[in-house]
Amino acid sequence: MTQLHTATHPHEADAAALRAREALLPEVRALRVLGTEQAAGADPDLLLSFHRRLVTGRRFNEQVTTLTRQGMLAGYPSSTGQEACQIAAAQVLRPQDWLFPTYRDALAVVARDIDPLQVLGLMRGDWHNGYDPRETRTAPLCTPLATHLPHAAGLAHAARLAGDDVVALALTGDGGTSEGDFHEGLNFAAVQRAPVVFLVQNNGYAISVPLHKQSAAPSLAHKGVGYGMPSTLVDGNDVLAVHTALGAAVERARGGGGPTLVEALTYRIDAHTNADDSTRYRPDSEVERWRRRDPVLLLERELQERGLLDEAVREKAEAEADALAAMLRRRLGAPAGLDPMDLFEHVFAEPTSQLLEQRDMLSEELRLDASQGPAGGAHR
Ligand SMILES: Cc1ncc(C[n+]2csc(CCOP(=O)(O)OP(=O)(O)O)c2C)c(N)n1
Repeated sequence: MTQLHTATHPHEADAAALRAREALLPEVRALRVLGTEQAAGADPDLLLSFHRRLVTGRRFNEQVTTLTRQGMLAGYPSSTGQEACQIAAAQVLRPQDWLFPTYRDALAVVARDIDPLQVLGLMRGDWHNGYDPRETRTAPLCTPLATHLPHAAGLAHAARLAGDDVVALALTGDGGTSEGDFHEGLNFAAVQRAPVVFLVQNNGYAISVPLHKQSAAPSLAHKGVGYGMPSTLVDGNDVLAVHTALGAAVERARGGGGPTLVEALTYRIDAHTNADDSTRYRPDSEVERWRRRDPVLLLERELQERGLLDEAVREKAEAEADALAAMLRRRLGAPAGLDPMDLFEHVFAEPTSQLLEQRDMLSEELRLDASQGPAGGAHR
């Protein structure tokens, strides 16, 4: 007799499989720790170090944005409003672990103690990545959306095969989750149980496209279920919540438990980049609403309640931020010493005719600029 018409598929009768399926569903509410009883158990030194890092991180974004407006960088995608994700991401990794950032994550890389000038090298117009990825265990800031996710999964899988104690943490935006590479990276990681953590910073917009036009999923964390990967939904402005969720995911990966998807609900207060006008697609009232849930504010409230925030703490954080800003002004204000023509080197082994044409155009512009002296450029 054929088994084709049995009422239940053999796997459905398996209670363990049913439980595993249920366990994959993310919590409906985003994890919050600040302002809850769970926060009371947090180490005061950890909270104070988060505070210093958030305040200096905020200043980093502000100072680099200003210097970009002054022409010192080609462009800067600020992470103001998202500093809690950036700081927590840098903090959960050990030196041997790898970080795979996007263009929005310069601050996470700087928080890994990599020289800011090297981190901003690409955005200054240098043809190559400023820092050494192998030495720093940090992949280049990735501009194509999600192409670094399969890289992160592959690196983590390879490290495990080699027996190395390495976890990879890959960052992406909400827009990045619509890319094919997101699927390939997560699918591969889950099947191979690779020690990798995917952090989606859901800041509501992919440039001007709001999330509801980007995805019909109940949450981006739900996307992990389809890959067989546990997922966590977390308040991305609550630095302790992001740290808790990422810490658990990293430890799980390190212990052989495989990958995790973490969705952090956050908001970018600044425009997509300094070249974008966000008033064309989002109301000021929305920005104001999120300012009231500012990551620095949420942490300061907690510190205040625990009697940990006094003038000395504020002054110390401000002094550190001032020193960082002064260093950025001094070093980014100095000539970069870059040859714009280098941009055409190392693109293809044999340059295409279009590339040669563009190279000649730029060369001619530079020649005209030089011939017109310091006030040149009027031909534009
Ligand atoms: C493969 C690819 N397609 C399109 C783009 C153009 N692009 C640059 S940023 C962006 C939106 C990204 O939004 P999101 O992933 O949410 O990140 P956010 O900038 O908000 O941090 C797009 C479509 C790109 N960089 N790469």
